[in-house]
Amino acid sequence: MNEHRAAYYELIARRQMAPLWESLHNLVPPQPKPQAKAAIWQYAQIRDLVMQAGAVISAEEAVRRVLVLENPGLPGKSSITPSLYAGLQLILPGEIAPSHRHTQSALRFIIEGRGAWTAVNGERTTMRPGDFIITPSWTWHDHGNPSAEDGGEPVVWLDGLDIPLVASLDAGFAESFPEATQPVTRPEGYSFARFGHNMAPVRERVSDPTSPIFSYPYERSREALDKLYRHGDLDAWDGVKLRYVNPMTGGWPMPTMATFMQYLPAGFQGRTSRSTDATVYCVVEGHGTAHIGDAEFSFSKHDVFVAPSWQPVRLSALAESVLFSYSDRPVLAALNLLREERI
Ligand code: 1HN
Repeated sequence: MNEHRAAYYELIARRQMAPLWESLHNLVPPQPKPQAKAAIWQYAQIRDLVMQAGAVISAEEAVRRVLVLENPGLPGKSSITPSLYAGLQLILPGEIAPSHRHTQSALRFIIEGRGAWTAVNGERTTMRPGDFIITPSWTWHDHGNPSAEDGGEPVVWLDGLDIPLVASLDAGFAESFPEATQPVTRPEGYSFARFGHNMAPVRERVSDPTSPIFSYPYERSREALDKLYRHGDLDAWDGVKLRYVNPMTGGWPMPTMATFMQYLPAGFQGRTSRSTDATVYCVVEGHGTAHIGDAEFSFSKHDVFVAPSWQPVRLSALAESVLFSYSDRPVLAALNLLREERI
């Protein structure tokens, strides 16, 4: 850079100004240039480390005992994509993760272990592998696990939150509940009885952008995918792919995160697609290969992998596979920024 310019840049910097012409091409790229990278966390390589966290700190002291899955392209940002957070949470038999609430929305996708429960708005639900559970913005939530004698096992789940999005908007609020657990005011299954059977309470009005169902059991999703596959509903890009819905609106379960489950038959070789929503995948069953941009990952049961915005994605399955995924699609769609291409 010539001296005259450099001196000028220093002068304007002192007045909190900067020359747009130096950064214009980066600010308005011809197409998305994600800083986030395609990445995979292979469960077989990290499971031990997740379990070791149980000896490093108690759930009580940690408040949430979670290993954050940090995108290698976004170091230090506690983010798996620019808008989304992912982490693996461990709760041991006899532990409680104390009640709190925050404006960030959360989802849980149960990976392994039985017995633990989570409570949302006065109702507890048992967590089972493959279940998708939501903790909507500003709802009290606590998690617990019965003692080993009462059938509690170490339970691990994937947490998905919109933390980076909320941070970028400076809209984060949080508070603790005065006690470790919130009072249970409704029996398990109450919300599902009201909204989970293609029926709804007759005088219920839609006032909330958030689903009144907070647990979506794996059994039901798996059965649906199986039936559709056997009927021949196989898409060349997605296999058999369903999205989770808010039964009151038909929209997404929460305003900031979309969630999906898809089935890929053994031998499936998907075609390539890309979209501006960045997606986090969690393998529920099976194994196969994910091509994301220039990266090629072998995925197996319980692995987590991420596809950044606009990177071409191609999925193949060596064995019958099921993938759960979540993305920031509702945000992009609401802002008219969702673009998709099937290649
Ligand atoms: C949170 O509340 C949970 O409730 C998990 O289990 C992970 C990460 C950041 C902020 C809040 C939970 C979280 C979190």
